[in-house]
Amino acid sequence: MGPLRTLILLLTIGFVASAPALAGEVVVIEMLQYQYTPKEVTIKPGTTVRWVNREKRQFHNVWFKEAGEEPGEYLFPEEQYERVFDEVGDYPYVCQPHEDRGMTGRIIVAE
Ligand SMILES: [Cu+2]
Repeated sequence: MGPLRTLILLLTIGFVASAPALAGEVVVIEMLQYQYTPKEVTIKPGTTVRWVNREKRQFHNVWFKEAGEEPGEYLFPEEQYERVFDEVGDYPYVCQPHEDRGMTGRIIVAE
């Protein structure tokens, strides 16, 4: 293998190795039967969380109520919402219309 090929190989390895850190992982949380599944997830900083409504007819939302945010928009069946978590911390959330039914979840971001 010539020096140029070796260089290209090393650059390729370097790119592939660093790609996950750049792109970030995606974790999917399903909204079904008035529950978030999984209800609690632990992720690394930079991870994208994607909530997907898998109901037949019912809408839900994602509201980081304790953080004092505005309630999220309603998500109808097969709609989704994504959010990237860059900061280490504890992020509890609720479904605004179904909090009383125990539709709550938690994202834990840890190194
Ligand atoms: Cu709900």
